[in-house]
Amino acid sequence: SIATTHGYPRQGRRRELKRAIERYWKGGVDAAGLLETAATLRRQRLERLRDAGLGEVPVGDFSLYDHVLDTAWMVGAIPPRHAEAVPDTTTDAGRLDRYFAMARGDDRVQPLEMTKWFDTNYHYLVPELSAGTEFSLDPTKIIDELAEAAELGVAARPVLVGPVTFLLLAKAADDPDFAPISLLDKLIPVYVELLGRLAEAGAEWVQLDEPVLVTDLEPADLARFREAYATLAAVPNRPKIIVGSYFDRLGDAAPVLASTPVEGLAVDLVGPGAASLDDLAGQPGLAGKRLIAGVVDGRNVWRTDLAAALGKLGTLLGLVDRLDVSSSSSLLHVPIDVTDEPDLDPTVAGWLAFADQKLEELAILARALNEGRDAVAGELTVNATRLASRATSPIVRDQAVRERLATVADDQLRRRSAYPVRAQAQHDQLKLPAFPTTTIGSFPQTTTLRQARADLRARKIDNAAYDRAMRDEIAEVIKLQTELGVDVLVHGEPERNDMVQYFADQLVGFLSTRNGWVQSYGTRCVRPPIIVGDVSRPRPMTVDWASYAQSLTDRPVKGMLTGPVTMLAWSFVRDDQPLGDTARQVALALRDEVTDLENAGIRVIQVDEPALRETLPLRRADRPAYLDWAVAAFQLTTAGVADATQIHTHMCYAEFGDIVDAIVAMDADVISLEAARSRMEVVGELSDAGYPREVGPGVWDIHSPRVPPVEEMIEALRLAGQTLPAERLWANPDCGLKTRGYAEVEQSLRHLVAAAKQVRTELSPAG
Ligand code: THG
Ligand code: ZN
Repeated sequence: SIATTHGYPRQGRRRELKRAIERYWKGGVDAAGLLETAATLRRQRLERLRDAGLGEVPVGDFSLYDHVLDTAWMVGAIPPRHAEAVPDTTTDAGRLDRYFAMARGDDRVQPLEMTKWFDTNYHYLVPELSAGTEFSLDPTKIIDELAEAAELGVAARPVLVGPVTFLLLAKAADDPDFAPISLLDKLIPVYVELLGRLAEAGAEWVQLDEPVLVTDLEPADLARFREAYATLAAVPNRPKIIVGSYFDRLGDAAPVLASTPVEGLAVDLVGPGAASLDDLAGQPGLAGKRLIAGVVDGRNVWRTDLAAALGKLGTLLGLVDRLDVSSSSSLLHVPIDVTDEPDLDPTVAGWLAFADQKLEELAILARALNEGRDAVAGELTVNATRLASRATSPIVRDQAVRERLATVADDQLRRRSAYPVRAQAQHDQLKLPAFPTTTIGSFPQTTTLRQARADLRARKIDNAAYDRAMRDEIAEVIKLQTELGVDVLVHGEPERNDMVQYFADQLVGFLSTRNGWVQSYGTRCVRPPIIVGDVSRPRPMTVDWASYAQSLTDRPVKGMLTGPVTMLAWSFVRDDQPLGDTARQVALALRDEVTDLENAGIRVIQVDEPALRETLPLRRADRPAYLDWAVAAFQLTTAGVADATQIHTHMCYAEFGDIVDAIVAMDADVISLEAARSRMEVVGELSDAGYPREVGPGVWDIHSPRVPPVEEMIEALRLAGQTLPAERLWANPDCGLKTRGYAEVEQSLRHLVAAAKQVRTELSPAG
């Protein structure tokens, strides 16, 4: 048995890759310089993987932006607009230019769309295909990376996105009725050719990742999978094939996978994937195969229970021809090294495993399989001690939180009155016009603000000076909105770096890291907080800022909170209790914040849940249970307020098909969402679903610096007014303004207010 993994973080220990790429974009380094930095980073990570004791190292998982984009490039799926915009790819600079044009667009051309990689926080670029797409192989990247490994004497296994997953994740370029999977017969020959090239290059094995196998595939797609791999398996002179899957249980795909004539499978055996053990046991066809068993969690940060992992491996030993150990998925989803965290309590650090610690665990497990448990007795004892320390630590358990949670009653999840009663009370209190104008919460984060935060961290300024800088900014933001005539104001969130981090820093039970960066998309990274113990709120978190803002104006100022589901979705969560329990603890802490805001005179409170949709379980059967606790957590957060206090929520996506009922059940008074880019389609969807409350469809796309003309916003509001009654519509942008500049924001807000005024006069010409 050997230890291996499906992938390792790409950015480098100090995000060297991110910095090199961003420098390249700014013209600070040329193509040769960027490629050299990337090659150096690849060499370092190969050495690290080798030195950690992996018997086989993945190659191809490295990327300058995204591995799905790399796959599109490899199979020649270049959209015509990118080929036209960058016609010359005979040089490194030309190739990089086209690659980054596809990734992020430029002044000539729109990029590919970006979306979530399954239920992780990583975003991939969505390949665009049409009936006319002609594939052609460019294997340069993977062949080069194989050669780099060979040069270092490292046994390497190419890990690539498989053809079925590639097509099922792609979108139709133009004709909405076109199904990219219908291109499978055209794509398979490219993979056939690829297999030949990999064999020539000396690859003994190749892993083709098909994570779509853990989603509820249509029987027709499972049949396509079977046929595609039968064709690939029939290729003479090819590397042995491993089909990789991860993120959930195999279910129906298990018999298909076990009977596919490939030489190996890689399977996720942690979390919901653990059920794959049963799905696979007893499948004929397994006996002759190599199994790469994912027993170390690739997407969370806790130390593995090594004894339990050995138990799982033990049940598999007799079932397969060869058993290797791996992380459940690529380690891309976790930070690099927990020993690189000087601020962490050493006890807690001992409970955590980032990528490098997971490599150590894999090596220990492989040794145990090869030499017997006794050979790693010392390591197993250390591991057991760490787990026991965590299980019994007072850091993890807070009796007061548990007792309070136990007393939560159902009526705490329900507002005092039904919506119509609340709507009247809110109307009487807030006295808002039709189409009230508001923003989503954040205003531009200026360099002055970022500097103030950096200076505070470096102790160049004290808390009082920082406080003054924030208050000055809040006063400016209130003044601007007042001058422009916005109806419901915000304080602008100058004090927040990140909408999750800000609260995590103030809640007991959450930890932050210093270097725990995880790639979110391209060069953009986040440092997800770690929920380590029971969650509580020692003191109010936002009340001072909100009430200061409210003291400056007679108009209502919105209180701004991040909701419990999003707090979990963008953190590393506990694995020692159900997610729903953790969500309720966060919800109780936020509920207190809501109460305090209300008591401080804040009459409108927004609880954002942009991540509600994205954490939806991959398997449909698991969705109702998720939505139950997710909705309950939102209700527990918000339902304690008086009828006249208006609860808003915000979501960043326009696709609600699967969750409309849940959104209704959340019972917020107002929901704002993305609509500008989809021509208000979402308003129709909500209306079709009988959405009974107020809606703020974004009438201005904040993802671009463009200032929409007044006419365009008027048009959008009129369009929305055709499907929802005007008295239930708001006028607002798509999302927060923190990534925009003040020049555009001021103009756009001016237009927004003018548009709302115009539409109001059309409503009641007499008034
Ligand atoms: N906060 C958190 N998680 C998130 C988002 C968020 N996950 C999903 C989505 N939003 C991801 N979007 C982004 C957008 C911008 C950046 C990262 C993720 C970004 N990061 C800076 C960078 O990489 O340079 C670093 C930011 C920092 O210094 O903290 O720009 O909004 N938690
Ligand atoms: Zn948003």
